[in-house]
Amino acid sequence: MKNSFLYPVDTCTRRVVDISGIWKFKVDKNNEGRAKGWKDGLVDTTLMAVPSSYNDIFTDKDIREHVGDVWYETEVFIPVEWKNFNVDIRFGSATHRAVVWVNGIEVVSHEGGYMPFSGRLNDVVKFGEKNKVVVVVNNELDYTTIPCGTIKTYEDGKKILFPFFDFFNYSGLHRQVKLVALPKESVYDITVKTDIKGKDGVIDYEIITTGNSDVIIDILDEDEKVVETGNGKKGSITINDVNLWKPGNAYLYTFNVKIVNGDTVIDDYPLPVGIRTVEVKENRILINGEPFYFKGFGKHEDCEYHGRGYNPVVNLRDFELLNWIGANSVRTAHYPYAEEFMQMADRKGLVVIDETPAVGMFDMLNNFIAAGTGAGKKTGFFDRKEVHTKTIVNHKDAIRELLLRDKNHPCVVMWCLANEPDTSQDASAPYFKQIFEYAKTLDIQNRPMTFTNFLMAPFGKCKVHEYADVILLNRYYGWYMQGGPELPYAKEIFKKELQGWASTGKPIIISEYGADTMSGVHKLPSVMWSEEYQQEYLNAQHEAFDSCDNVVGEQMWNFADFQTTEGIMRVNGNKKGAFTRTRQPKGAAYLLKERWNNIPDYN
Ligand code: GCB
Repeated sequence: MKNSFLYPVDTCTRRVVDISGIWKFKVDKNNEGRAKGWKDGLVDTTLMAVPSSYNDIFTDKDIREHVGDVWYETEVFIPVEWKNFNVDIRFGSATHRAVVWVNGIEVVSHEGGYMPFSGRLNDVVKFGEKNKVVVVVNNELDYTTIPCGTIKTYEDGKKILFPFFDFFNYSGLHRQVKLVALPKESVYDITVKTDIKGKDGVIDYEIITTGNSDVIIDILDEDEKVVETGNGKKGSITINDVNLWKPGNAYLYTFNVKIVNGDTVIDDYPLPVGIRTVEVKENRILINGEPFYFKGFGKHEDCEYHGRGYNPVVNLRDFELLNWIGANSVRTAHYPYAEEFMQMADRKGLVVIDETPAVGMFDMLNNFIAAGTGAGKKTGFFDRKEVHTKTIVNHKDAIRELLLRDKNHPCVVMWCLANEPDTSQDASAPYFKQIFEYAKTLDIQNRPMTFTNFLMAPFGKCKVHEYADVILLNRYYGWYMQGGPELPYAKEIFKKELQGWASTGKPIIISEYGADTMSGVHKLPSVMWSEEYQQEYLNAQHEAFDSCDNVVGEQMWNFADFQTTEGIMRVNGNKKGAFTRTRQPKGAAYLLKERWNNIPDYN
């Protein structure tokens, strides 16, 4: 059995110790660590904060831009009383891949930079003593990895990474690292599907344990009062007079699973569960049977110093700002976010479109420097053989893991399987046919599945939209095309394209629209990059959305300014934020706040 995707929590049968903090760190400048046995212990190290991206900590540009391996080391004390438990080391994520050794012995390796993974320690650790943990993290990308990118190697061996996406390729141990002690017989997985029957809520569930002992379930309300019970590994529990999980008004029950032997509790796992339904009906998306209008943003996990490292302070600040501005939803562009983000979304009632890290499936789309210097070839992405043999395998893996990790979150109402793949190419159709067919087998909640369509595959050119339940459009009329004085025409062109998409009969969400804006730059009359232009741009877009009945949501790009690769199109990063990178409002934030306060969640 591979390691469980259940989030680690302390219960009467389980123990969790967070071993994040300051670890030893070494950049493998000459790519020698694997051959020279650094797994046994590092010498000549510096220090590194875990979790964080290592890139923005140092003053040395070579470290920020390093392509290849970096090494981490720490010591962990394993309590002697854990001898009778299964002891795991669990990483919230390592971007983009990692191998972990404990006392020189490999315990786990993982590919994919945004998912948790764990390794079993029982056979390699000394109980009641300190044990050495060494991790190598690698950040290289190519056409077969998820996300995609390419590397240019100079004659002296120096590697430069060109991501095929518009955010900095932050790397390292981005989320907490924990030791987890589990009973030998434990709850391995829980899957729930919720439904509403009149005033009652129904939870269909399936539980996998690592043994054969009996399973009982208590459903607790928010006052921790048991409101229903059940037993067996598979079944259905009805909650009378249920409190629904609603956008902006979340109610969470605890689905508490116990493995028992008579009166003895062998294991105990509490899963937060929100009762809600999601379905697509004609050109509407219904949450709890009512048509929902998405207001919010595409975000990033990004902040000063931490890079993409999980930062609980910024996470909380972001939720405060989302609430202040009247946002009811976000898309986790362009990768799965930290589990703690998802938990907060469950708790606060923030609706989430959950995205895989499949971004960059278009050669050079956002890699402006490379495009300018010809660092990459201009072959169509889906014309490459390896895309249909290797990339697709990694893509399916990324989808499988995302659904395993996030399937039970009530906040997740839709899965976004890729961002802006080049769906103008014929060869993208068979690829995505397989991807959608595969993904559809994984979600027992049968939530809508989609991808974001990009502006080079407009209505009439896109070969993939028939597989999507909802049309997600990333559109920049008035920025990348028809910008500045052409803005009034941009709006009309956009309206026309929307009419085309509306003819599919499917709901449409504008999943990106935005204009780069330097906070504090003012100009009357406006020019592009000024705060005035950003607001005129938004007004024009909103007029286009309001002209089309099928539009059921708008997620402005981006919530906040964020770091990208250097280049002539970016001024120290992407500046399309409604908020600055330090989370202060631009003028546009007030405009959005006013608009969103006047659009009901359900309409
Ligand atoms: C897009 C991408 C996003 C970019 C954005 C932009 O279409 O999905 O990653 O950051 O455009 O600002 O260019």
